[in-house]
Amino acid sequence: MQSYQTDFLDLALESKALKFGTFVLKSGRESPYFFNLGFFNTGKLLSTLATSYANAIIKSGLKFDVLFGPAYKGIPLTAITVAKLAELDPENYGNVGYSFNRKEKKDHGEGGSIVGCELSGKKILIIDDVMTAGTAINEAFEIIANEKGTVVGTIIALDRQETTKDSEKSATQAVSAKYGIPVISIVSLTDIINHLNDKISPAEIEQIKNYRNKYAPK
Ligand code: OMP
Repeated sequence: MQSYQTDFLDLALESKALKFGTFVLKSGRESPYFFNLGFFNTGKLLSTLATSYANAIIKSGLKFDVLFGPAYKGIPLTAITVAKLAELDPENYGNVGYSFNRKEKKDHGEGGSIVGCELSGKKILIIDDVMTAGTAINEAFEIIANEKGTVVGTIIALDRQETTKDSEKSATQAVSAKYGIPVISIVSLTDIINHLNDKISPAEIEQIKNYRNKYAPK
């Protein structure tokens, strides 16, 4: 694992963004762990988060014009990450734009539902927090298609690596296959298990492993 991944996981534990217990997911599934990116809520945590996202993007080598963050959670993510990309790799990423959608369309002033860079004719990378079933990401694809942009990839913090209800693939594999694009993540469930093995209780690790075995993609 790279240091941007272990730093991210250590802070996720410390900030309680990563919790263990019993949680009902958006999909209705009961999970022994939950990751809430909203707990990265101080300058220090956001700076580390931005570094982790930016390093994962740089490592992928993916080239794009605009980083798009779907409202609401994607909004700060795109802002902090474009700034960090420009700082870490100004030559390749210094001119990447940022953009997000409004949940409600504005009908006065400049109007429209997109804030930041225009998406039309641009190569877009979508940034989001977690992918479980891919519902949130699919909505972002629709918004970008309506704006005549082209999605070239997505980046998320955590790939939960679990099958969706109607597929034997994980959501990230399904999205990648459906749109023919890479799905990059800072960490995956496998990374959580490997890195936190000696940092959380054996019972918690056992529950997560059982959960992974139950919903692992084929
Ligand atoms: P999908 O839209 O089904 O891919 O689920 C992703 C969303 O679920 C995230 O944007 C969160 O709102 C929520 N979520 C988490 O934030 N963390 C988790 O560990 C699990 C979920 C979830 O409900 O699946």
